[in-house]
Amino acid sequence: MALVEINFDGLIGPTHNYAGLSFGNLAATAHAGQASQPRAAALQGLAKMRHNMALGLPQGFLVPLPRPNHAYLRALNAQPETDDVLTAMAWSASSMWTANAATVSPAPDTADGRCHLTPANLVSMPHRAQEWPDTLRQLMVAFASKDHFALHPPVPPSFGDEGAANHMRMCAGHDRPGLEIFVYGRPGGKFPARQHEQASRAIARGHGLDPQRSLFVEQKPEAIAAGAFHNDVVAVANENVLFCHEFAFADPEGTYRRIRQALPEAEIVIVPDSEVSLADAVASYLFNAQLVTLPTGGMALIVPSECAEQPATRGYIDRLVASNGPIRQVLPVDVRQSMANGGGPACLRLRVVADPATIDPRFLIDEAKADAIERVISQHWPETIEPFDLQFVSLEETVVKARQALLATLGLESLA
Ligand code: SUG
Repeated sequence: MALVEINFDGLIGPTHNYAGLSFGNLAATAHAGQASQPRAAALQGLAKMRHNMALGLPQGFLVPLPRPNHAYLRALNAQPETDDVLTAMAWSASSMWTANAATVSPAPDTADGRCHLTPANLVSMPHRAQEWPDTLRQLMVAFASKDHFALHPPVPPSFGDEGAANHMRMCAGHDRPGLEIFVYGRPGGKFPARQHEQASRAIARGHGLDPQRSLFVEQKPEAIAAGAFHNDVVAVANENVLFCHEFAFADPEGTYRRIRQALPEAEIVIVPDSEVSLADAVASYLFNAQLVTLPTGGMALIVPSECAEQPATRGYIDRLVASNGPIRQVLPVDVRQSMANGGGPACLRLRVVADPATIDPRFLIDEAKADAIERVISQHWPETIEPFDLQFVSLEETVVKARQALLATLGLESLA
C-alpha cells in the first residue's frame, strides 16, 4: 500500500488533571486548581478520532503512560502528603499531547529511505521530561519494523526538544520528498523558549535529511510572549499549504521566500494580526488545528470548538471558507477538557506518514475498537479529579486499574 498520513492521537489518561504546571501555557495556568473530568476528556478525544475516521482519514493512537510515576517521586525524595506540586507532576496525563511525543521524518525525506522518529526530551517542563522513556518504549512496539522505521534516542539535555509541535513538513504529496521546517525559540523572553535550535539541527542530522530540504526558522519572540509556547499554536502545514499567523516567525518574509524556493508549489495562507491578533489566536487556538487532505479532495481545517466562540476568529473563518483558497472546510471538534490545559486538536495527534501495513495493528483504530475503548473509559475512568485528590490511595487504585483494563482490551499488557 502507498504511504499515507496517519494521525496517532494520545488516548487521554485517567489521571488528567489541572495543576498549572506549564509556565507560559496560558490556558494551563488559568485553569490551575480546578476540578478536571478525565472521563469526559477521554471521550472527547475519542470522539475527535471518530470524527476524523468518518472523514476517511487513517487513525492510530498511543496509550497513556503509567501514572502516578512513583519512580519519579522516589528520585525526588518526595511525599504525596507534603510535596503537592511534585506529586501533581508524577500524576500528569501530559502524554496525551502526542504532538510532543516525537519528531517524525517520513521515508521519502531521509537518506536511508526509512521513516525516522526521535522522541522529544521535553526537558523544559519537569512534568513532561519524565515522558520520553515510556514513550520510546511504546514507539518501539508500534514501529518495530526495522525495514521501515528507525528510532533514535532523544537529544541530550539541555537542548530542549518538544517534538512535532515545532516541526512542519511541506510537500507536493505525503509520499513525495518533503521540506522539513524546524521552528525554534530564542531564550531570554518572558516565557520559556522550549525548542532549542541545536536540538532541531541534531534531529535533522540524525534523521539523514537533505540540507537542501531542511529549514531552521526562529519563532517570533512576541508569539512566545503571547502564549504560543509551541509553533503549532501559530502555524500548521499540510502538503503544499502553510497556514500561519503573521507573527509566527521572527523573519516572516525570509521564511516564506525559502519555503517557495524549496517548494515552488507552496501556498502560504497568512492571517494578519489586524484580523486575528496573537492574543485571539492563543485564546481560540485557530492554528492548533489539523489541516488535512480529504480523500474526496481539498483540504479541511479541524479546529477546536472555541474558535466559533471567539468573535475575531469566527469572522476570519467565515471569510476563509468564502475565499477561493486551498482550505475549503473548517470543522469544529470539542476537546474542551484538553484545551483547558493548552492542548488543542493538533496537540493531541502525532502525524506519521507510512504504509499502515508496516505498523503494529494494535495501535491502529477502527469503529469496533473505538467502541471497545469507549466501554473501558466509561467503566473505569474517574469522572472528576480535584487537585487534592492526587494524594489518595483509592484514586491511585482506580487509575492504575483503569489503565490495566485499557491495555488488556488492546492486547498491550506488555506496556504495563
Ligand atoms: O506542554 N500542557 C501541555 C500542552 C501541550 C500542548 N501541545 C502542543 N502545543 N503541541 C504543555 O504545556 C499542562 C499540564 C498541567 O498544568 O497539569 C500541560 O502540560
